[in-house]
Amino acid sequence: MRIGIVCYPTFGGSGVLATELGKALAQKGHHVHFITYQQPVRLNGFIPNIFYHEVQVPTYPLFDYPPYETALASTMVDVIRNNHLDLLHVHYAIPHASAAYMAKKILEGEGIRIPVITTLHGTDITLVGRDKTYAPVVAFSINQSDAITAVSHNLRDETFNTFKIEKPIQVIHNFVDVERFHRKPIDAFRRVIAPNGERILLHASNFRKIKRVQDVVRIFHEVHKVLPSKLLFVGDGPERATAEDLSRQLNVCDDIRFVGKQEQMEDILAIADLFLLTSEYESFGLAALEAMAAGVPVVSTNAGGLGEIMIDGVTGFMGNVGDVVTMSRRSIEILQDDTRLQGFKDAAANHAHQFDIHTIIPIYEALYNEVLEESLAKA
Ligand code: GMT
Repeated sequence: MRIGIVCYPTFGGSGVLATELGKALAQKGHHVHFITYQQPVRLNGFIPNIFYHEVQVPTYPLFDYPPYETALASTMVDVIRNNHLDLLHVHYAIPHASAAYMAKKILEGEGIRIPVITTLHGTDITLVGRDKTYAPVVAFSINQSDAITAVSHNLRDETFNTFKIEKPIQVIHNFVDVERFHRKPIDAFRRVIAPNGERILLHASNFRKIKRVQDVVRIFHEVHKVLPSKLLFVGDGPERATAEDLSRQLNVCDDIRFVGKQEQMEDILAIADLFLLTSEYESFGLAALEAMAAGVPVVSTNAGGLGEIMIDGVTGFMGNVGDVVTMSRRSIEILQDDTRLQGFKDAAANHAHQFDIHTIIPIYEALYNEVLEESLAKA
């Protein structure tokens, strides 16, 4: 099959998921064409069957806002037409679903049918999408998609509650390559971060408000009072400075390291003992799943779809949003005893198998076949 994938190329979960999906499909023999404004971060090295098309957005003095969506739709048309794509799979509705609709309509005029699948990832519905600046276009373009998927039951329900959606939404959970994340820790790396065998706590995100990174610092502060420990912050974003300020105020800054955006998450996760995810909302929480696959238990909020990937009390613990006291107590409970910690690590790693890439990819392939058949039947 020749598949076009449109996504954000950044470290965000939707881009990571879309890139891993494309790579896995290519490995199975499909031809995958990525259409993005930058090389996706996880698309490194030469991979046979993968093609990359960069969206160029020419500037012009008239444009205070260069029309990215128009450039994207035109690039879609060009790539679909010249590479005879069978279908287009867009990740994150804004603005990918509406650009896909535009491309589809243009190609229809040339007698080319291109079914569109839209995968909803979270904030495209729950935060940005529902804003009235975008909502009518988001709702329209989702409804125009030939198939809609959501990464969790929670997100599917949120979508139905937010918009008048006239089609079924299939839930296809996000996935992880369990084998890839099952790594031995690099001892030298662990010693650099925790020279005296301290416990290592980890948080990775885009440091947006929704992640509540201050809660991560507060939890670490409590853990640090009773257990020798270090905290690693991976990623970057608007709330990083606030987290740094708070770590200085609470006098834990010497035991916290901000390592910025990192590509080798497997190696970082391999040295971690606990992953913290304190978000106000997560449609799914791919970062938590990757942690579990690496055998790292998770203490998180119980927001959104997190309850669909975690088993409270087994793979880690969940607390209410903002309940730093409970999440701190639970973190200490996991970390204070070696045997107990190992139990949580094993349980997290075992549970991640349910979301293994080899289980989820065939579900996407089945959907592609179904959508293609329907499209051919309509022709
Ligand atoms: O977490 C973010 O803000 C990034 C965002 C994205 O679109 O890249 O992540 C969303 O999609 C991920 C992949 O499906 C999910 O694992 C995240 O839970 C979801 N984020 C939110 O819902 C806030």
